[in-house]
Amino acid sequence: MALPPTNLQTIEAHMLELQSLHPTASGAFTGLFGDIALAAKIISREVNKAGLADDILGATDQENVQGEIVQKLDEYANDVFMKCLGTRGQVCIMGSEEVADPVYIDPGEGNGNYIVVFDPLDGSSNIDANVSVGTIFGIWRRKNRLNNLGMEDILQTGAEQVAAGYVIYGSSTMFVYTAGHGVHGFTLDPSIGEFLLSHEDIKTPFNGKIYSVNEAYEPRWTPEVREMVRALKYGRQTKETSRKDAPSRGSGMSTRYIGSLVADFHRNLLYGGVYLYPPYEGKPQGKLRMMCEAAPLALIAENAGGYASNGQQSILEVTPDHLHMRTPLYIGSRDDVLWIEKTLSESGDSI
Ligand code: AHM
Ligand code: MG
Repeated sequence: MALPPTNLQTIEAHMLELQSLHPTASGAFTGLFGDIALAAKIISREVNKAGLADDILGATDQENVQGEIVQKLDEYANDVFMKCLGTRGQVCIMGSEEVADPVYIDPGEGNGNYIVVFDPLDGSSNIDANVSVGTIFGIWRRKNRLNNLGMEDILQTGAEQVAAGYVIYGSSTMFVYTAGHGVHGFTLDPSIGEFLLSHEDIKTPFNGKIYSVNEAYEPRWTPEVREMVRALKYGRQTKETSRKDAPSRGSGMSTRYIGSLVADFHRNLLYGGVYLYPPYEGKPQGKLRMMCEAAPLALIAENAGGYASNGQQSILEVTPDHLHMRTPLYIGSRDDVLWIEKTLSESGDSI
């Protein structure tokens, strides 16, 4: 029987190593990551048997084998996150895509320093087709005392995040995070139930060959967005918006759109490329949420050498005006996103 390699590292071990760089750290942050990893493992287990539960084991229609009501997976994932984070004393406020208002943890539960905002199961409309889905989270530090917490503690910029990450439930389950010291990826080994370091210090290519956007909205885009996407597609063949600053891409980019943000972002992070969710008629701010989707992924993109913009400025600079604020999003390879931002700003497109 083969022995495991000596350099195996779990998320918690990796965080402890990080902690040693900050001698004053209390370990609460490492504990918080342990809680998030636990939630991710539980969600991963459910996602992986989603088809089974609904189609084979769900003979009682509404009840699972334990006799419990089968919840929709995104509600289930939300409950798991709330339970894993809300009862361990590290968190003082939680915000979820699934819940209208912020959830304040009773200070009696502990003296948590952190605010965690999450999308428990992004892309869940894809799940019945066995398409990858994900969890996204951002972590901020509270600004006020525990008995005086308010919206000022929640509505912080993306740049003020102390860490952010996502979990992708794909052909394997991966946990990717940054706490400001690079972007690191861990793959779940289901046989031992641990996330093990598999992608250390991920760097995204400066330019990519992939653009990811739902082009069905093209008739409802602004002329500026339409022209910008044409330039991505046709490269320098589109004379008016020729990409003089991208000489390697004479014939334009390829398109890949899964329609599951974490999966599209993850692929582009590794291979290079840009994900776009522009505003369109009927959705003037686009669809994606600043706090639980755009800001956490922006922190990861920037720490991997990429960039994220709302078309006018860095996503990380925007102060959200409410928990569920929506934002246009252009994110991925730095050169591509900067070009998009410059093109949209110069053409007068505004959000
Ligand atoms: P959700 O948070 O309700 O799952 O919506 C977000 C998802 C993203 O994962 C995906 O990129 C996008 O919605 C797809 O939207 P569309 O179908 O408009 O292209
Ligand atoms: Mg979402």
